[in-house]
Amino acid sequence: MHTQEWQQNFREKGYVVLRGFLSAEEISYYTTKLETLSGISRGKMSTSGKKGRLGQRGLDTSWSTPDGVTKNPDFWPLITHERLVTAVRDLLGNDIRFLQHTDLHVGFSAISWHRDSVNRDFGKGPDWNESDAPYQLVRAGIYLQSYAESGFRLGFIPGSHRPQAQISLGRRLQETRLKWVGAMSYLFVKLQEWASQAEWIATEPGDCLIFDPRILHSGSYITGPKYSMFLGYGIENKHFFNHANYYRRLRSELGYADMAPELAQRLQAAGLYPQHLPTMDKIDDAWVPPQLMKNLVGRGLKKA
Ligand SMILES: O=C(O)CCC(=O)C(=O)O
Ligand SMILES: [Fe+2]
Repeated sequence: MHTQEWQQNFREKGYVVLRGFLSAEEISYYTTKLETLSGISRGKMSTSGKKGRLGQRGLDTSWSTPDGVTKNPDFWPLITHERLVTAVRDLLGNDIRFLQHTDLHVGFSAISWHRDSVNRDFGKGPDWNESDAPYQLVRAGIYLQSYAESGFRLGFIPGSHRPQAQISLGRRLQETRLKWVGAMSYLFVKLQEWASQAEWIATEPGDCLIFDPRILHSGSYITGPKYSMFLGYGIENKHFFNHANYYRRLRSELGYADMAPELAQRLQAAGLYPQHLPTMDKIDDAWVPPQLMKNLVGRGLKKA
């Protein structure tokens, strides 16, 4: 059972930290699996002095796979991991289900301020309207590298996940500023670290960060090995359905697919399989990447 303060932090700030969530055996197991899948070993992850190169998103050698946890059976034990499931139940309630929004990363850090939610413009779209259903979704990121070897920290803008009835001028300015910083981070890889309101969490092997997908967050520029595994959970309501359909259908360039029947069975047995998921191909104000980016990502994925 987690403390009330921990739960309150999640509600108010939008994120919580679960230190030492994986055992030493699990850390080594998942590191090996990620190295095999990506073909990148610890020693190959370096910046070789090309810091700040135009378009560089992490190290020279980096790999990231959307839907990666769902697609690779070796990672399924994470979804039903008792400690993770208990932590998420403590935050959202007992009826959580697996939300198919997952990623695997090796040598990759998302170095710009962004949201992982469907509606990424603050206050605009159904994610921000909780009048008929509360937004009860989380993303959990599990890290396997040390801060000393990677320099990696995940930054959050506390409270940026919470809808406001009346959006203040200060809040609008902050959103606009961070959007520009986000766009510019393609040119200046450390720019995101200047956001004064940010809280930066340096992660150690086996740590897990759980956050509301609407929170503004950014990875830091990395200088050494980084391994991360992201997965999602939520309570089934309109926000869950929008989010699941967004990644599975609207973001076609990410290559999400129906989950394997064996995984569905496993989730059923653990009480984590969504019971009522409808199919939809349109969601109001859903964020889509600029076309150019979409084409590039699509091409990159086909090659992989
Ligand atoms: O670099 C990271 O670990 C954060 C990744 C992230 O924010 C994302 O994949 O959406
Ligand atoms: Fe993200």
